Amino acid sequence: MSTEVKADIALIGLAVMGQNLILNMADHGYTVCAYNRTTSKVDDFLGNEAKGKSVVGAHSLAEMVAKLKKPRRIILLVKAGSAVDGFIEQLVPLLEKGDIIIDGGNSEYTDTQRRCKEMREKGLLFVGSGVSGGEEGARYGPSLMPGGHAEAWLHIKDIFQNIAAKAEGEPCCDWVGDDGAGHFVKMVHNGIEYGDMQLICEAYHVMKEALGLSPQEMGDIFEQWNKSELDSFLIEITKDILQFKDSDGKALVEKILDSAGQKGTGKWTAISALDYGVPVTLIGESVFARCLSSLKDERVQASKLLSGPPTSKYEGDKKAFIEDIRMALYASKIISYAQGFMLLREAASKFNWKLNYGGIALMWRGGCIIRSVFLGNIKAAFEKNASLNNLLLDDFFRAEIGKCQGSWRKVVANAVLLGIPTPCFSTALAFFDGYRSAVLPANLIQAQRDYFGAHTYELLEKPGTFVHTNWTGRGGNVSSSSYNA
Ligand code: 2AM
Repeated sequence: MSTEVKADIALIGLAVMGQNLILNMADHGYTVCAYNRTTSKVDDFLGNEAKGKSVVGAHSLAEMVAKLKKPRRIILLVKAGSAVDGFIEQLVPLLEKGDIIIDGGNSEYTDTQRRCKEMREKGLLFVGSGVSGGEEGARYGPSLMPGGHAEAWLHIKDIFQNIAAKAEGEPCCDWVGDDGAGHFVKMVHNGIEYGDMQLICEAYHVMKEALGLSPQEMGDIFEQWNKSELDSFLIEITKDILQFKDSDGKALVEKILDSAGQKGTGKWTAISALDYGVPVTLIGESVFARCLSSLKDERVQASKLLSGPPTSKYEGDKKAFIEDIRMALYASKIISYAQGFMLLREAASKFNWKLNYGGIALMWRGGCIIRSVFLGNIKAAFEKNASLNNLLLDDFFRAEIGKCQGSWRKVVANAVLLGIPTPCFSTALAFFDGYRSAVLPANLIQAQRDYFGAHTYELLEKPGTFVHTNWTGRGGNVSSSSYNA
């Protein structure tokens, strides 16, 4: 490339995601400068996948920076953690005020908050962007969730929105909010993904155990479900997986070890939920379900010693029960998203982010792993009422839950009676019943706390006034504010 033709943007990190994102940008008319720590990958990429495309390479960061238009835009797509900090450190002395570093990796939002602060002090702009959709998404349209220094948005908006997936004609990418908001939203996306996957697994488990259905039969059912309210990427791939035959003609899925791995973003969501005191129970259960699944050897041992109910077979109308399972899945999914948005709302209030909840639903509507028609309904709910407190209070979702409720209870009750674990269906229902309760038994907890630790309680009739009772007649009347038993 002659020195006067400058690249629109640079991308560091030529693993598959990075390469695909570059090709996607090139397809949309941008000239991209590619760089990688192991520079031989730059040459490989230029000589193969990027051949004939508007992609140039650099063999040093200084060369890369020199090839960029100003303000310089540099996307990092490298391993989260120290690799990101390492590149930032090397880039800072090479950049000028107003240049933009974009971290598109799976960084923890707290790291993004810290980097935003550090870059602000150096006069550089920093963006932490969630990127979802896997390799295919990166190549042909990911969901992009950028947050950080808002001044940067003006300079990256066109590129980001052009390369993003489109849903209902709109890009699945918009400015999320200040500092770590983009990565926080991505984290919650991943948590919701854990929940959605576990819910599908529970439907599969109940159909397999209680109804004795074959993978092929279940695949056909998921195919039908994908034409309903559940229409989504994850239901679609589940159909494909269940219908997939190994070379011996048997369903491959049944040969796969039932022990799930995880990279941690579901766990981070659950940890944030605990940190901020938001009952995101379904994602929490989905993380624990993976943990339990991974205790394979222990479970095999226990299965020989611990018995459940006499039968795990459902005796009623199979066809009707399949529809009940679909409804249970749908209702639980509504709860999961309601909980996810509760967490977003709490984080927004804690960090002073102005989140656009409808916009977030739209960003997840296409391109990413949790993409679904259902997210269109969520977007509509927040468009109708931007300050909607909880998704469950929206008219549409209230009616949907109402429609599903009987089936949902029937599935959970039967799963319990038949000894089939449905942690996420069950926790969703427990949450629903708790959320719709004007009175919960926490009065007794308060009494217990006051009994053993003199923590005081409030009376229903006098909220705001803290009293202590000498429950035993022994001990004193002094209350405690620091004793944490
Ligand atoms: P590499 O090809 O030189 O290993 C995904 O692993 C991407 O992150 C790759 O582009 C990889 O570069 C990069 N990466 C991983 N760890 C890194 C580190 N510590 N420093 C720089 N780049 C790293």
